[in-house]
Amino acid sequence: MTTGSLLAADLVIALLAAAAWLGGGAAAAARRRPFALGLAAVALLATLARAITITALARAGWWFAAEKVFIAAPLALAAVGVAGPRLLRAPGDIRAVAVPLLFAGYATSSALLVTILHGYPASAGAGLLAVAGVVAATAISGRALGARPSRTVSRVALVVAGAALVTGTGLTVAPDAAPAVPHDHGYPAAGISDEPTRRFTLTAGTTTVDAGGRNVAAWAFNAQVPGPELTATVGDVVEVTLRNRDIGRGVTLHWHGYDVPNDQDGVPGVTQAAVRPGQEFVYRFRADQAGTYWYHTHSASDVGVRMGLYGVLVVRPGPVTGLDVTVPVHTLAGRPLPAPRVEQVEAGVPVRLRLINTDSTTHRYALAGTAFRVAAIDGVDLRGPTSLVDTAVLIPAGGRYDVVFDAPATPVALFVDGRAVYSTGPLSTVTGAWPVLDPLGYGATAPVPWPRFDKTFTLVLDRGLDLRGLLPRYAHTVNGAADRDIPPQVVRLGDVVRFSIVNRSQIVHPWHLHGHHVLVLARNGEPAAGSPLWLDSFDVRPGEVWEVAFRADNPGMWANHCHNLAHAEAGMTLHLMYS
Ligand SMILES: [Cu+2]
Repeated sequence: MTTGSLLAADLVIALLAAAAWLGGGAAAAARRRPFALGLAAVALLATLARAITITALARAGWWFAAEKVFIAAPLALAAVGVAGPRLLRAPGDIRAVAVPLLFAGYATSSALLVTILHGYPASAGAGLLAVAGVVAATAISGRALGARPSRTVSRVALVVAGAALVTGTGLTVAPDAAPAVPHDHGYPAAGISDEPTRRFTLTAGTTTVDAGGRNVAAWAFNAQVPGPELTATVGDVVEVTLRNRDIGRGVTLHWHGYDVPNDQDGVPGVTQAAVRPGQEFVYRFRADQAGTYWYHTHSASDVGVRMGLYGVLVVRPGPVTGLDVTVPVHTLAGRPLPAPRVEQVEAGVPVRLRLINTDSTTHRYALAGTAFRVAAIDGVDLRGPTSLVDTAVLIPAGGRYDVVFDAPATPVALFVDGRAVYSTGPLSTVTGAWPVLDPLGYGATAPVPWPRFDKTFTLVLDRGLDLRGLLPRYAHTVNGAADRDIPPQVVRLGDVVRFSIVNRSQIVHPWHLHGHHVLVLARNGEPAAGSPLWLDSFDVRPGEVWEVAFRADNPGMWANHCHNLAHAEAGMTLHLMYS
């Protein structure tokens, strides 16, 4: 069983236990004896079963189990300890066990709420608030059901609830003083001259475009989705003038995966101010990294990219040989892009398909009709890629795979989630059952280039209630905090930085560090065993633990965030900062 399914199973069992205790209590209060006893038995079994799931999660990694061990387990023990013996005495009047059963229900529910609302890390504040809630709810239920506890029991309950509430609230809202991320400072222009310059102008505006035969409203660069394909050759200077015609939320250009100098990175409020309607901004950087990249707005990025403010950036090492095709996959207004394309290719011609996922979720790509190699991932060539056949690849949000093959005499087709997007002739194949390539075991290994690490960080991804802003929100969190409350990772120029990313939530988080490619060291404790993988976008699935490292060689303030852009905007964004 994977840690992801364990997390899900534990959640379901916890829900079942809480519901069964509460249901049993309600049935007992209503003098429905068989019903009450049946539900209590289910609750007891489910509560005991959690001993197994919590132990297994703790073994998979402390991050997955901390609050369950510290808060849920003691509350579950209290639940069983209070309700169990009273049930075993098999009372003549079933109503006499209503309050103990309800107590067990409140104990298990409040522990569940700690997991769902507070998440990681476990805190004494959350535990005390849970205890206060349990005691208060039990006292109210006792009164309502006419149970007459002794005066001492009532007083103790009152004191415990009050103390837990006050201490818990104090501990929960105490600020942990995250170092401030400077915003909106001056932005020096990059000084580059004398090189051959590739000049482009991108004008952002609202428009209507054709998406799969239907006209849909879009935000677009130069009135097309995707925007114009920007190409350069190593040695060029790329100069892009960005104009905003009428995008009220503002526009910037972020060069996804392309490690530009910090002031060209296009993150509003961090590296530049958003370009407002009527304004413009000029980006300049050297084309010194060959590979497949893309650009997109980073202002209101979730809606902006979804509506179409993106395009392809390809830097080639020299003149094109053979056929070189970009396939940016996107979902615009619910319609998949691009439209299927058929192209005649002579046998023997070398073909490179540059697969780009510009959506916020993973896509599955399958190339049928030929053997192929994955030549590069995220713009970086792989070492010793071997030939693959009838194998699918999963590309995370923001990720790119270059696949290469020599055109056979027979048709070849590329399917994305089962839909043909590119082909050299008619070919119908069912690719859904194909195995999926694991890039961590593909290609030829090489030793990790660093003998030691100067800094280590751990990012635990979760969900939690964020009460810091004006409106409470159910945020996507990193180490229990959301965006501006997440302390930045502070490094020095030249540091070799290692960080672990732990996903204890129920959804995939495609991780994306700006300005640097990270080398994958291990996943779930298993060292990477294929070609060195230098990634800028990688899926951290529920229950997974990724260990990656990079050299801090590009000074500035860099966004480090989930590239499911809705998650990024709902809290899952922090910064890498050079001291
Ligand atoms: Cu995410």
